[in-house]
Amino acid sequence: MKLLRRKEGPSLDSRLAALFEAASLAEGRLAEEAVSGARAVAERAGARRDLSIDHTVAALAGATGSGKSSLYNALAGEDLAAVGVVRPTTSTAQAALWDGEGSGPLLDWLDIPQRHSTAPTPDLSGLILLDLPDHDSIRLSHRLEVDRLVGLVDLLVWVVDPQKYADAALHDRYLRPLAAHRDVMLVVLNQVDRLPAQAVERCLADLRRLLDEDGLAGVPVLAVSARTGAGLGELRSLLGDRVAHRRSWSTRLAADITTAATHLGGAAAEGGAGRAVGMDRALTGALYDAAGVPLVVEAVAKGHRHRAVVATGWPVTRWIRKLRPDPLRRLRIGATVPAGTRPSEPQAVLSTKPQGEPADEPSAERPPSASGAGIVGRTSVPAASAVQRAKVETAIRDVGEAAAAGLSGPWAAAVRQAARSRSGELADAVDRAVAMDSVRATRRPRWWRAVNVLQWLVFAAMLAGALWLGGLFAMDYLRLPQPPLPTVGVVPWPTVLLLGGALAGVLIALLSRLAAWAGGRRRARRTARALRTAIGQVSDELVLAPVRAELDRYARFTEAVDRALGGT
Ligand SMILES: Nc1nc2c(ncn2[C@@H]2O[C@H](COP(=O)(O)OP(=O)(O)OP(=O)(O)O)[C@@H](O)[C@H]2O)c(=O)[nH]1
Ligand SMILES: [Mg+2]
Repeated sequence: MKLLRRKEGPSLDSRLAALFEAASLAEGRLAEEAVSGARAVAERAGARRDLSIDHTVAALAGATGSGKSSLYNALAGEDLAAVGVVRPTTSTAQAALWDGEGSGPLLDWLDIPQRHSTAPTPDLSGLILLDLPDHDSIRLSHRLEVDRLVGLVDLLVWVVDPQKYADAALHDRYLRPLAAHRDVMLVVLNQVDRLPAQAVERCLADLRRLLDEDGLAGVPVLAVSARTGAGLGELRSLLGDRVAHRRSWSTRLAADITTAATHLGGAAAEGGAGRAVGMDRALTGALYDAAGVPLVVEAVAKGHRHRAVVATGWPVTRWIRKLRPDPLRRLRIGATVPAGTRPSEPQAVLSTKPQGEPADEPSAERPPSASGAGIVGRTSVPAASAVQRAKVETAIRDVGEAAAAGLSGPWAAAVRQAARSRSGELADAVDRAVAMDSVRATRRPRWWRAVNVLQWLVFAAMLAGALWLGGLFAMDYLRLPQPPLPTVGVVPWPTVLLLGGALAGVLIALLSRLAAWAGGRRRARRTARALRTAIGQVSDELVLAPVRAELDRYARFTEAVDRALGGT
């Protein structure tokens, strides 16, 4: 017996564990009834597995008057159950035990207080036979008792009679839904003594056909008579076989797990699982526009030119440029954050994960901002327009829809909800990303300083020339003797300095402006790329990651369902 248990144990145990896992993964995603149903099956299976596996519980079930109690008495060899003419007769289940030692807890679990020990017969040793009330009873308590025990016993013996074997109540309510349990089922056509011999064959063939239609092909069908004892030997030996193998309990539990897992799996998917591929680009694009990135990129180019002119322009005129505002600073980019340093606060916010939670789980700690998908925050980039906000919302919805495709209603809703779950944080996060990643565009190139020094040298030369000429002019005015004047060719040095300095200053300013124009465009392109990447990361973290987490949960669920169904 221990050997059998070891053989059955692991696979049944792992299937049970998988069913539990599938049920908890489906929690809140699938209909409560499917989830709690699976849990109940798993709990019931766990309970049965821990009770006597040396006993096989077989129940005689069927319509009133089919002869359950008569068969029960015939098998037990004594009149244990009342057989009546008033219908229904049996109102509570009772048990006949063949070597019932150790079966107490099992019968307690089945909640059957009425137990009889039969005279021991080796062929049925270990059998616990239950006589059930009628399943089609006018009494609700009978039906409930039958349903309860049909859900618990190891082996089901359906007793039908020639009049009522085709009853819809039996086939629709019990046999068809129990198709997965065909290996723990027998069907007995009782009262065959009331039929002529050739009618028995016809009746059996018809019953067989109905069972096949119920999905119960292969279920043994026996013709018996509780009154004459015909066919009882065959029934005994069939029961004896099942009892001797002591496998019905695990076969029944396996069938229960299969049914529950199939039900759970069916409730979850209508087709293949969804995927959130290809939707991220549209979302990033929508966020890119809503965050005002094109505006920022333009300001990066203009700001660069502006600062280049202030730093390298002709000293005589550059102050005019200083009076105009820096286009980037007007957006408060690079104004609050010193160039070259990454602001620590936004970075912390972007990467903070609540402790103990996986990185991709939505955070419960951060309250969603009230701004929705609107772009407001620490920069002064104008807030997103209604159209831009709508585009972001549509893109988020598209991500959810694409990911939810193929999933059933409730789980699809969970995926769509996951896409939206952190959208309230998008506005701030995107704005921080913009503030952070465009700061680099405000760094001053080294050549500006060199050119600036050069500009001042040239300016000094021009000034020297001017002063020199001014001195000469004053001496001439005061009629003082002129000192000798050095010349370059025919042009006197002070003139060379004044004009050359002015010309060189203007020329350097123009060349720098040209370089700054090219540099500005380059920076704008680089900033656009960096911002697209940064916004992509934000949308990945706040929209795609929660969706992935939900899809991953779904994948783990289907994998658990597969394992519960017996796959590996
Ligand atoms: N001719 C004939 N009559 C039978 C046979 N089995 C049972 N009966 C009769 O059918 C009637 C009903 O039998 P029961 O054994 O009480 O039927 P039951 O299925 O237990 O009925 P409930 O307890 O009401 O659900 C009784 O009058 C039996 O004598 C049989 O094989 N042949
Ligand atoms: Mg009865």
